[in-house]
Amino acid sequence: MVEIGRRGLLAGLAALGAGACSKIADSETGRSIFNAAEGWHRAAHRALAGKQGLAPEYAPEDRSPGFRGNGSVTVDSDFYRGEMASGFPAWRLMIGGLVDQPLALSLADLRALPQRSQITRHDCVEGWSAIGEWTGPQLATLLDAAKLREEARFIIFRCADTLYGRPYYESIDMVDAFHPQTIIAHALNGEPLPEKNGAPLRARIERQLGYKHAKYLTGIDAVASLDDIGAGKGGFWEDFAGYQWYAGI
Ligand SMILES: Nc1nc2c(c(=O)[nH]1)N[C@H]1C(S)=C(S)[C@@H](COP(=O)(O)O)O[C@H]1N2
Ligand SMILES: [Mo]
Repeated sequence: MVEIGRRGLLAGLAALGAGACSKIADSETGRSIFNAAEGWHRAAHRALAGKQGLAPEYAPEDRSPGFRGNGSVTVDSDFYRGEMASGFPAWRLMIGGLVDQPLALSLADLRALPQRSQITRHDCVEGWSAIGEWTGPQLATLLDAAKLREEARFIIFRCADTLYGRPYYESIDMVDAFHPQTIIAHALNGEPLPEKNGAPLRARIERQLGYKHAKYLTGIDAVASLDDIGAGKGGFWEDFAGYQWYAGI
């Protein structure tokens, strides 16, 4: 499915449903083709649904009283301090790479899109967890608006901070990029993101460990390969300490 591209698959399914079927279903032969196609349609949907399994979501009363900050807890620049103090008026999330319509989105733009809120448990590889409610647009909405190209295979998250002198970054595949719980969060527990948790924007990749959830987001790039990004392993911790690129919980 990943090879032929999710969008190609869905476009194919739509064409099958919309055009041919209503006409050929009138004849006996037509009906059997139609039924076979319907079976294939259902099977394809089941395969996608398996990949789209949701991370557990929790009730409001389960939220942790405080959500700890880990790794970078600020960005060391005058621009960041000025933006943090004034509600991030000049912050832009740049969406580029293998897209036909690059975008530069303000916080107001992101808040105006359809929003998803989810109460999930964050698991850090260092052995702590916290439950919080995250709100923001789905990454899928942004990638559709930017007209993602068929040859894109990975999404890179660019961050404003550095850790041990290197820029923090992360990456995911298209299954996680289009997963319904993959959102670009601007709020935690109903408030704008705190500085320590990645203000003004961070990724939520709910089926993977904490280090995949890039904070202080400045850009999202669609790419065909991870080879030329950072040291080529797909993320800061993957490059720096050999952490797994797919950090499934
Ligand atoms: N930009 C950036 N994103 C980051 C990190 C970081 O140091 N810089 N640390 C990661 C790690 S290891 C974890 S556990 C979470 C911590 O998120 P929190 O600070 O909201 O608890 O952010 C992840 N995303
Ligand atoms: Mo972590």
